[in-house]
Amino acid sequence: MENSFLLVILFGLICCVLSGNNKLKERFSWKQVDFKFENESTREAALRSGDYVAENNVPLGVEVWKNKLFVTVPRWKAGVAATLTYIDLDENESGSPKLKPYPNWEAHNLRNNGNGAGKIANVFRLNVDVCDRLWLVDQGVADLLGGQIVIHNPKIQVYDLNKDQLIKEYTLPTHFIKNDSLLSNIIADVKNKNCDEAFAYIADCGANALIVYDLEKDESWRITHHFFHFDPLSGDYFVGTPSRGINFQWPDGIFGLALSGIQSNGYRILYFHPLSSTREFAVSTEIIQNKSIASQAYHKYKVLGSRGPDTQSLSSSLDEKNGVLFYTLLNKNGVGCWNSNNEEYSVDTNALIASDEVTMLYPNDLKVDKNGRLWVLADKLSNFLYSQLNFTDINFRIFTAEVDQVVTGTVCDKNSSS
Ligand SMILES: *[C@@H]1O[C@H](CO)[C@@H](O)[C@H](O)[C@H]1NC(C)=O
Ligand SMILES: *[C@@H]1O[C@H](CO)[C@@H](O)[C@H](O)[C@H]1NC(C)=O
Ligand SMILES: *[C@@H]1O[C@H](CO)[C@@H](O)[C@H](O)[C@H]1NC(C)=O
Ligand SMILES: *[C@@H]1O[C@H](CO)[C@@H](O)[C@H](O)[C@H]1NC(C)=O
Ligand SMILES: CC(=O)N[C@H]1CO[C@H](CO)[C@@H](O)[C@@H]1O
Repeated sequence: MENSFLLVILFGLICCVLSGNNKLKERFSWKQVDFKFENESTREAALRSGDYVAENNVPLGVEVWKNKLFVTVPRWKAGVAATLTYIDLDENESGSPKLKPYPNWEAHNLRNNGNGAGKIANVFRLNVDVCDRLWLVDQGVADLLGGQIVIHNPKIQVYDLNKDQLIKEYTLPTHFIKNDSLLSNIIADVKNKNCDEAFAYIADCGANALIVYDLEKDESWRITHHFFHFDPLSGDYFVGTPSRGINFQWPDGIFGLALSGIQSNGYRILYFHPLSSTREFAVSTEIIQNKSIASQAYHKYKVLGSRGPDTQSLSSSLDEKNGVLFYTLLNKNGVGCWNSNNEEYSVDTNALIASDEVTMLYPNDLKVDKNGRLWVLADKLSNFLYSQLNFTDINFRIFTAEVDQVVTGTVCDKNSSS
């Protein structure tokens, strides 16, 4: 069964990226993901009831805190056992570890959802802040490609990672959510190491908006701007191997979010880009944290420049130590970088640091952790959405490397002469 707009075509006409990947090391890989159920009988019961349908579980988001590697599994279809999981890095050096639910199985049991308090329905991406807290945005809707089952209203959750406890749950105002809304990304911003003074920025790539949540005041606002929209010339995708690939068109807006270190004025710079775009933009958090001017101060939002053709990017993450902004490259099956200390943003000041048409197909998320390591998750999502995954083959991979080593010898190296 193929979607009518699905077009599987030969890659032959498209010039391939001649770069490989010897910088990012594969840490985990899976043909199919399994979960660490309480015991074999609960696993069997989940298989029988359809609460766990192995082939519908596709990892997507990644984040790291101490020995926990968080992995999200969005509910595209029925049978996702847990949408927020982790791998204990102390336990597994390599291989295909089973995913553990976070914070526990009960949070993912949607059968007795009650009013939804404490439950997690559908998570794409997450972020850990400097106060050992995990922030996520929950779309609240399951079975996105099928019945679109509404579980609860979209909400933000914040967990205390030292106690594995939910410490804040904030339901987003219903009028923020439009028909096309997809809350695909979130990043937390703590001011002056004061953990109460924190904000979360959420990208709604479906309805072209940035939602800001103020933890201290417990309120939120929705920002619109032309730069949150897609570029109609950049909505064509080709993801695949040299012999076979998948072509599709997406109109996704604001997607990648990354924060600079704190600047002299006490605020950070939010670097952002729409998915269907090859440009990077920036705005000071002084603007977006001020709800009375956030949508009005049009000219405070800056165009940094273009990375060049075929550089559509999903996620981004900034390494504060070196100032390097990393981002995934969907049409190039890889990862790129730019050093934010560089005033110029152009083809010449951006570098492709890794690319592999087989192992890095659909590089979906990446993070720089607090120890200066880069983590990248690739998951062949385009095959899952428009074709099918081959479960005798490896489908999901997590790569990692030291930031310092990754940028060595590229234009992103602060020591490079440019
Ligand atoms: C399996 O785990 C469930 C849930 O914790 C528990 O109710 C059940 O008794 C366990 N079964 C076995 C055989 O240990
Ligand atoms: C949004 O969805 C609702 C419910 O399906 C529908 O009635 C409405 O027409 C839609 N609005 C737009 C602008 O598409
Ligand atoms: C928001 O911006 C306006 C206009 O510049 C300014 O008067 C106001 O003090 C700002 N509010 C906050 C909370 O900074
Ligand atoms: C699935 O993957 C296996 C292992 O790489 C390969 O041998 C097989 O040809 C693939 N099947 C299809 C239908 O592509
Ligand atoms: C403790 C633990 O989960 N160990 C796993 C690490 O990965 C190997 C290879 O996939 C598994 O066999 C172990 O069970």
